[in-house]
Amino acid sequence: MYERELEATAAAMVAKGKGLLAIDESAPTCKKRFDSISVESTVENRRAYRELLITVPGAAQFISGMILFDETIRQSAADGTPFPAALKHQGILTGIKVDAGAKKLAGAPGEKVTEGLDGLRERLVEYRGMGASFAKWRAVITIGERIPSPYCLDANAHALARYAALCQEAGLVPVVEPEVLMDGKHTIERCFEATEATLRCVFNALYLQRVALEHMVLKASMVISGSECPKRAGVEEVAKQTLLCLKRAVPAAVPGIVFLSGGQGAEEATAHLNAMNLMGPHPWPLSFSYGRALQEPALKTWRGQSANVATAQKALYHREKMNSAACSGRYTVQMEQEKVAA
Ligand code: 5MM
Repeated sequence: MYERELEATAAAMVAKGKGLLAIDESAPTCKKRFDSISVESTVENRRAYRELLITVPGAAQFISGMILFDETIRQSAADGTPFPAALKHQGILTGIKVDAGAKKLAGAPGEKVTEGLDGLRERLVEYRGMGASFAKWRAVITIGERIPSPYCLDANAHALARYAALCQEAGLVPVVEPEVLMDGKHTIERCFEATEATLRCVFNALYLQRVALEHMVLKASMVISGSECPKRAGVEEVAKQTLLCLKRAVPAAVPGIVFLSGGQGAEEATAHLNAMNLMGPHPWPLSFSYGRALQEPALKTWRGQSANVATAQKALYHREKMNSAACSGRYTVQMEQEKVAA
């Protein structure tokens, strides 16, 4: 019923030189981010911060869509414009996180399964009515001794596929996000194995549940060494291994792949995306859907002060521009100097 619209939305999300900005932190994650700048996580502070992120002048050159949290999609800018309308006015699509978070998986110590399927059909209809064009669901896969287990991969893939099928039924493009966490001492080889197993399981579940691959976007984690691995792989190796893994496990019918940053530094995440695009052409556009790697400099500049909003917006604009350049392999470290001039 919504085929044409889904196709157009997915294409717009991964249009040349554009990516997604993830600002869908749940209240506990937002509190963690605000704690790092000693700002209280109140409803109004969260609204003011999101307004800063949503209203960066000129962002639409680099950003195709923003992923909001339930609280945010119901909030408005200080002038009373609802956030989805403020995005639409700039030509940016509204996305919405619809999962209810990763919870302990029964019978699988150390592993999690993402919840949120109950009542999802009705919630999707409501979000579409509020102006959302796409949705996001994140599964969390941990690498550890003897994990991820096939049971955990299956449970998460099943939930991701059920979510994706419901989204397409409701006319929303599903962003399917199976995040293999960077936390731990594991090597890049272990990350490769876990990521390949995860993606194969997810695409099998999507097939079984009749999800149209042409009408979804994959949000992937990179194949990267664990954050505490004593010998971490360099930029070229991360790019090479990530591409090899994706080519093995992701069908070419998928209209685009956007990466999460997963705790990488802001410039590191840009460099990885750039290196991958330099190694093209690839079966899919490769772009970004970063949360922390886009927001971090702006968050640190803002510090809860309205006097810092304009400078914080410049910092975000700069990261958006750098990642847009990385979508076509045009990013260089020298370009980081532009921020000094901005
Ligand atoms: C922005 O953070 C998102 C929400 O996380 P919680 O549900 O844990 O609060 C998160 O899903 C995010 O969209 C992705 O992990 C990508 O963000 P990063 O920071 O990894 O690029």
